[in-house]
Amino acid sequence: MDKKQWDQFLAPYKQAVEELKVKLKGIRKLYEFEDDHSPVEFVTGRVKPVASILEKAKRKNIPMHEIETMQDIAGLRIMCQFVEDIQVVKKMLQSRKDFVVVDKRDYIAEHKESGYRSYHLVVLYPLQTINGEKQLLVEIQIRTLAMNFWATIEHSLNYKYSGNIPEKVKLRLQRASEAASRLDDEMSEIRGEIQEAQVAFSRKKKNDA
Ligand code: 0O2
Ligand code: 0O2
Repeated sequence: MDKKQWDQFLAPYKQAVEELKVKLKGIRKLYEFEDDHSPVEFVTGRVKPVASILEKAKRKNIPMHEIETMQDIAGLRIMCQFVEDIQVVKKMLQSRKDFVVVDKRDYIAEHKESGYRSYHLVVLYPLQTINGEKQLLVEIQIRTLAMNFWATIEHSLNYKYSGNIPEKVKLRLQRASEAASRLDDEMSEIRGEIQEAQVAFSRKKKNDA
């Protein structure tokens, strides 16, 4: 595919990411309006760069004419404060009427060898285009702030070492992942206190405004 063909192919994915960002960020606003703790802290989204699509297609033996079977060309990421929020978000996404969950990967129950933890949902999103409806696969990653901190750092190290992180650093990362998991557990223990404080703070901010 040349540049123009890639742009054409990726355009619906860009549209889907933009639409889903608005929808998922909207969840936070609705909770704020109700003066309730939002299970969504923040949302990011991206379309996979062409070079990464090609690299993954090669690694997974996906032929170009089946490239739309790749599940994370469009990717959304939902960050939560607490592990318990992930369950709430997961249930909410599963009961939505604007897409269908078609796959799940639970790297929290069982983390990856690297130490990676997150909950992944793959959804089929019906995008309305000028040529009618187009069903697109979208990956939604749900993780806590601690899981996100770890994944961001590990991702940069992977880039630095072109995927070959030295054993010593790998071991440190596995230990850091365990520490992040303990941080999540500790925060869960005082979740009630934290949420009460946050709701009171946001109510005060609203009243002062
Ligand atoms: P706000 O006002 O900060 O909530 P775009 O550039 O238009 O494609 P976007 O959403 O700006 O899209 O960028 P992206 O990369 O998808 O998402 C980044 C969003 O995550 C930004 O929000 C950041 O502020 C937010 N973000 C990053 N880290 C944190 C964090 O630790 N806590 C919180 N609460 N938000 C964070 P926006 O959209 O600019 O809106
Ligand atoms: P990006 O956009 O740079 O994040 P595979 O691609 O084979 O690893 P699979 O089975 O196709 O995985 O899908 P999976 O495991 O559900 O999702 C892959 C994505 O999960 C990766 O996307 C990362 O975002 C994240 N991820 C998985 N494992 C790790 C890990 O060990 N460390 C970090 N930091 N992130 C991980 P990409 O392709 O890296 O793209």
